[in-house]
Amino acid sequence: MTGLPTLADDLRKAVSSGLLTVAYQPLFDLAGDARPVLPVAVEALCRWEHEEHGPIGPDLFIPLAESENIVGDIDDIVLATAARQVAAWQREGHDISLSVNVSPTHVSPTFASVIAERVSETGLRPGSLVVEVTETPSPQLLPTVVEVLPQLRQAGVGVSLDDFGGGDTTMAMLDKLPIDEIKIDRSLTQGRAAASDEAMAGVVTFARRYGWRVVAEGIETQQDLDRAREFGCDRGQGFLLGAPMSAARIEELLSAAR
Ligand code: G
Ligand code: MN
Repeated sequence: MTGLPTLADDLRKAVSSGLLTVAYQPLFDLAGDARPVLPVAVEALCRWEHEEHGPIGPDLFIPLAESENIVGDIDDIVLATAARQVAAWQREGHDISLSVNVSPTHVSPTFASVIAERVSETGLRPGSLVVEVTETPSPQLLPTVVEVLPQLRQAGVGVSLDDFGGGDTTMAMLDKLPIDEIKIDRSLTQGRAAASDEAMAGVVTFARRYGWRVVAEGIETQQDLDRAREFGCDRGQGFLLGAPMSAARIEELLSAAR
Protein backbone atom coordinates (compact mmCIF):
# COMPACT_ATOMS: atom_id res chain seq x y z
CA MET A 1 0.00 0.00 0.00
CA THR A 2 1.43 3.36 -0.95
CA GLY A 3 -0.34 6.12 0.89
CA LEU A 4 0.24 9.83 0.64
CA PRO A 5 3.44 10.98 2.34
CA THR A 6 2.69 12.17 5.85
CA LEU A 7 4.14 15.25 7.51
CA ALA A 8 6.46 12.90 9.42
CA ASP A 9 7.75 11.50 6.10
CA ASP A 10 8.35 15.02 4.82
CA LEU A 11 10.20 15.97 7.99
CA ARG A 12 12.44 12.93 7.76
CA LYS A 13 13.22 13.84 4.17
CA ALA A 14 13.90 17.46 5.11
CA VAL A 15 16.34 16.32 7.80
CA SER A 16 18.21 13.90 5.55
CA SER A 17 18.42 16.25 2.57
CA GLY A 18 19.54 19.31 4.52
CA LEU A 19 16.38 21.35 4.03
CA LEU A 20 16.23 22.61 7.61
CA THR A 21 17.73 26.02 8.23
CA VAL A 22 18.91 27.90 11.28
CA ALA A 23 17.66 31.30 12.39
CA TYR A 24 19.52 33.32 15.00
CA GLN A 25 17.82 35.37 17.67
CA PRO A 26 20.09 37.94 19.33
CA LEU A 27 20.47 38.29 23.10
CA PHE A 28 21.51 41.60 24.62
CA ASP A 29 23.13 42.81 27.80
CA LEU A 30 20.56 44.92 29.65
CA ALA A 31 23.03 47.16 31.52
CA GLY A 32 22.43 50.87 30.90
CA ASP A 33 19.28 52.68 29.81
CA ALA A 34 19.55 52.81 26.04
CA ARG A 35 17.97 50.34 23.60
CA PRO A 36 20.69 47.67 23.30
CA VAL A 37 22.12 47.23 19.80
CA LEU A 38 25.13 44.92 20.00
CA PRO A 39 24.23 41.25 20.58
CA VAL A 40 26.30 39.39 23.18
CA ALA A 41 24.94 36.01 22.13
CA VAL A 42 22.62 34.35 19.65
CA GLU A 43 20.14 31.54 20.17
CA ALA A 44 20.06 29.10 17.27
CA LEU A 45 16.50 28.19 16.25
CA CYS A 46 15.56 25.54 13.73
CA ARG A 47 13.32 26.50 10.81
CA TRP A 48 11.48 24.32 8.33
CA GLU A 49 10.06 25.66 5.10
CA HIS A 50 7.74 22.99 3.74
CA GLU A 51 7.65 22.78 -0.06
CA GLU A 52 3.84 22.94 -0.17
CA HIS A 53 2.69 24.22 3.19
CA GLY A 54 5.30 26.93 3.70
CA PRO A 55 6.95 27.60 7.07
CA ILE A 56 6.04 25.09 9.78
CA GLY A 57 6.61 26.24 13.33
CA PRO A 58 8.98 24.43 15.73
CA ASP A 59 6.09 24.11 18.19
CA LEU A 60 4.62 21.72 15.61
CA PHE A 61 7.60 19.92 14.11
CA ILE A 62 9.73 19.47 17.26
CA PRO A 63 7.08 17.35 19.04
CA LEU A 64 6.68 15.44 15.77
CA ALA A 65 10.44 14.90 15.58
CA GLU A 66 10.40 13.70 19.19
CA SER A 67 7.73 11.11 18.53
CA GLU A 68 9.54 10.05 15.32
CA ASN A 69 12.83 9.73 17.19
CA ILE A 70 14.70 12.16 14.94
CA VAL A 71 14.92 15.14 17.27
CA GLY A 72 18.50 14.20 18.12
CA ASP A 73 19.41 14.51 14.43
CA ILE A 74 17.78 17.93 14.29
CA ASP A 75 19.51 19.19 17.43
CA ASP A 76 22.80 17.99 16.01
CA ILE A 77 22.31 19.70 12.64
CA VAL A 78 21.44 22.97 14.38
CA LEU A 79 24.43 22.72 16.72
CA ALA A 80 26.88 21.90 13.93
CA THR A 81 25.58 24.65 11.64
CA ALA A 82 25.37 27.34 14.31
CA ALA A 83 28.69 26.45 15.94
CA ARG A 84 30.48 26.75 12.59
CA GLN A 85 28.79 30.11 11.97
CA VAL A 86 29.50 31.58 15.40
CA ALA A 87 33.09 30.28 15.28
CA ALA A 88 33.53 32.24 12.02
CA TRP A 89 32.23 35.42 13.68
CA GLN A 90 34.59 34.87 16.60
CA ARG A 91 37.53 34.52 14.22
CA GLU A 92 36.54 37.88 12.72
CA GLY A 93 36.95 39.34 16.19
CA HIS A 94 33.35 39.48 17.41
CA ASP A 95 32.77 38.70 21.06
CA ILE A 96 29.67 36.59 20.69
CA SER A 97 28.51 33.33 22.18
CA LEU A 98 25.99 30.69 21.15
CA SER A 99 22.98 29.09 22.80
CA VAL A 100 21.36 25.92 21.46
CA ASN A 101 18.28 24.06 22.57
CA VAL A 102 18.29 20.39 23.32
CA SER A 103 15.35 18.12 23.56
CA PRO A 104 15.34 16.28 26.88
CA THR A 105 14.19 13.13 25.09
CA HIS A 106 17.51 12.69 23.30
CA VAL A 107 19.87 13.33 26.19
CA SER A 108 21.91 10.15 26.64
CA PRO A 109 24.81 9.36 28.97
CA THR A 110 27.28 10.25 26.17
CA PHE A 111 25.58 13.58 25.49
CA ALA A 112 28.24 15.77 27.13
CA SER A 113 31.12 14.20 25.23
CA VAL A 114 29.27 14.50 21.91
CA ILE A 115 28.67 18.20 22.54
CA ALA A 116 32.28 18.77 23.60
CA GLU A 117 33.47 17.09 20.43
CA ARG A 118 31.29 19.39 18.32
CA VAL A 119 32.79 22.42 20.06
CA SER A 120 36.33 21.36 19.22
CA GLU A 121 35.46 20.26 15.66
CA THR A 122 33.90 23.56 14.77
CA GLY A 123 36.53 25.75 16.43
CA LEU A 124 34.02 27.46 18.67
CA ARG A 125 35.85 29.35 21.41
CA PRO A 126 35.84 27.20 24.56
CA GLY A 127 33.37 28.52 27.09
CA SER A 128 31.19 30.23 24.50
CA LEU A 129 28.51 27.55 24.14
CA VAL A 130 25.40 27.37 26.28
CA VAL A 131 22.98 24.46 26.16
CA GLU A 132 19.36 25.32 26.97
CA VAL A 133 17.25 22.66 28.63
CA THR A 134 13.59 23.12 29.25
CA GLU A 135 11.42 22.02 32.13
CA THR A 136 8.34 21.77 29.94
CA PRO A 137 6.24 19.73 29.31
CA SER A 138 7.17 17.80 32.44
CA PRO A 139 7.16 19.81 35.64
CA GLN A 140 10.51 18.36 36.66
CA LEU A 141 13.69 17.96 34.67
CA LEU A 142 14.19 14.32 33.75
CA PRO A 143 16.72 12.53 35.98
CA THR A 144 18.75 11.63 32.86
CA VAL A 145 19.01 15.33 32.04
CA VAL A 146 19.97 16.40 35.56
CA GLU A 147 22.74 13.79 35.52
CA VAL A 148 24.49 15.17 32.43
CA LEU A 149 24.39 18.81 33.55
CA PRO A 150 27.53 18.60 35.73
CA GLN A 151 29.31 16.76 32.90
CA LEU A 152 28.47 19.53 30.47
CA ARG A 153 29.75 22.18 32.85
CA GLN A 154 32.92 20.18 33.42
CA ALA A 155 33.41 20.19 29.65
CA GLY A 156 33.18 24.01 29.70
CA VAL A 157 29.65 24.13 28.30
CA GLY A 158 27.21 26.45 30.06
CA VAL A 159 23.81 25.19 31.10
CA SER A 160 20.67 27.29 30.90
CA LEU A 161 17.19 26.48 32.18
CA ASP A 162 14.80 27.57 29.43
CA ASP A 163 11.22 28.86 29.69
CA PHE A 164 11.24 29.10 33.47
CA GLY A 165 7.84 30.02 34.84
CA GLY A 166 5.99 28.78 31.77
CA GLY A 167 5.17 25.40 33.27
CA ASP A 168 4.19 24.02 36.64
CA THR A 169 7.50 24.80 38.23
CA THR A 170 7.97 25.47 41.86
CA MET A 171 10.82 27.59 43.15
CA ALA A 172 11.89 24.62 45.26
CA MET A 173 12.79 22.76 42.08
CA LEU A 174 15.51 25.33 41.44
CA ASP A 175 17.32 24.56 44.64
CA LYS A 176 20.95 23.66 43.89
CA LEU A 177 20.36 22.92 40.20
CA PRO A 178 23.77 22.71 38.48
CA ILE A 179 23.13 25.51 35.97
CA ASP A 180 24.70 28.81 34.93
CA GLU A 181 21.72 30.70 33.58
CA ILE A 182 17.97 30.85 33.89
CA LYS A 183 15.67 32.12 31.13
CA ILE A 184 12.43 33.62 32.32
CA ASP A 185 9.47 32.59 30.17
CA ARG A 186 7.66 35.31 28.26
CA SER A 187 4.51 34.72 30.30
CA LEU A 188 6.42 36.12 33.30
CA THR A 189 8.38 38.75 31.37
CA GLN A 190 5.13 40.16 30.01
CA GLY A 191 3.21 39.59 33.23
CA ARG A 192 1.16 42.49 34.46
CA ALA A 193 -0.32 40.77 37.52
CA ALA A 194 1.05 41.12 41.04
CA ALA A 195 1.71 37.37 41.09
CA SER A 196 4.12 37.59 38.15
CA ASP A 197 5.97 40.45 39.87
CA GLU A 198 6.46 38.22 42.86
CA ALA A 199 7.61 35.35 40.67
CA MET A 200 10.09 37.59 38.81
CA ALA A 201 11.53 38.94 42.04
CA GLY A 202 11.73 35.40 43.42
CA VAL A 203 13.64 34.05 40.43
CA VAL A 204 16.13 36.90 40.49
CA THR A 205 16.71 36.43 44.24
CA PHE A 206 17.34 32.73 43.68
CA ALA A 207 19.64 33.40 40.77
CA ARG A 208 21.70 35.91 42.76
CA ARG A 209 22.06 33.43 45.59
CA TYR A 210 23.49 30.80 43.26
CA GLY A 211 25.34 33.06 40.83
CA TRP A 212 23.17 32.35 37.80
CA ARG A 213 22.75 34.80 34.94
CA VAL A 214 19.14 35.84 34.36
CA VAL A 215 17.70 36.25 30.85
CA ALA A 216 14.25 37.76 30.25
CA GLU A 217 12.66 36.11 27.20
CA GLY A 218 9.83 37.51 25.10
CA ILE A 219 10.55 41.23 25.51
CA GLU A 220 8.01 42.67 23.08
CA THR A 221 7.33 46.16 24.41
CA GLN A 222 9.25 49.01 26.01
CA GLN A 223 7.31 48.19 29.18
CA ASP A 224 8.64 44.61 29.14
CA LEU A 225 12.18 45.96 28.69
CA ASP A 226 11.85 48.48 31.53
CA ARG A 227 10.40 45.81 33.77
CA ALA A 228 13.18 43.30 33.01
CA ARG A 229 15.71 45.99 33.93
CA GLU A 230 13.85 46.97 37.10
CA PHE A 231 13.92 43.40 38.30
CA GLY A 232 17.64 43.19 37.56
CA CYS A 233 17.68 40.75 34.64
CA ASP A 234 21.14 40.55 33.10
CA ARG A 235 20.15 39.86 29.52
CA GLY A 236 17.11 40.24 27.31
CA GLN A 237 15.69 38.58 24.22
CA GLY A 238 12.51 39.23 22.27
CA PHE A 239 10.85 40.80 19.26
CA LEU A 240 11.39 44.38 20.52
CA LEU A 241 15.16 43.83 20.58
CA GLY A 242 15.45 41.43 17.65
CA ALA A 243 13.39 38.62 16.16
CA PRO A 244 15.02 35.40 14.94
CA MET A 245 16.91 36.39 11.76
CA SER A 246 19.36 35.16 9.16
CA ALA A 247 23.09 34.94 9.79
CA ALA A 248 23.55 37.82 7.33
CA ARG A 249 21.32 40.10 9.44
CA ILE A 250 23.21 39.17 12.62
CA GLU A 251 26.43 40.08 10.81
CA GLU A 252 24.99 43.52 10.05
CA LEU A 253 24.23 44.06 13.74
CA LEU A 254 27.72 42.96 14.73
CA SER A 255 29.48 45.20 12.21
CA ALA A 256 27.19 48.22 12.70
CA ALA A 257 28.15 48.38 16.36
CA ARG A 258 31.87 48.48 15.57
O1 G B 1 11.41 27.82 24.04
P1 G B 1 12.29 28.88 23.49
O2 G B 1 12.36 30.08 24.38
O3 G B 1 13.64 28.37 23.10
O4 G B 1 11.55 29.34 22.17
C1 G B 1 12.05 30.27 21.31
C2 G B 1 10.87 30.61 20.40
O5 G B 1 10.23 31.80 20.86
C3 G B 1 11.29 30.85 18.97
O6 G B 1 10.52 30.05 18.13
C4 G B 1 11.04 32.33 18.75
O7 G B 1 10.59 32.57 17.43
C5 G B 1 9.99 32.68 19.78
N1 G B 1 10.14 34.05 20.26
C6 G B 1 11.27 34.75 20.36
N2 G B 1 11.07 36.00 20.86
C7 G B 1 9.73 36.10 21.08
C8 G B 1 8.89 37.16 21.55
O8 G B 1 9.31 38.28 21.88
N3 G B 1 7.56 36.88 21.63
C9 G B 1 7.04 35.68 21.28
N4 G B 1 5.73 35.50 21.39
N5 G B 1 7.81 34.66 20.81
C10 G B 1 9.14 34.85 20.70
MN1 MN C 1 15.43 28.46 24.05
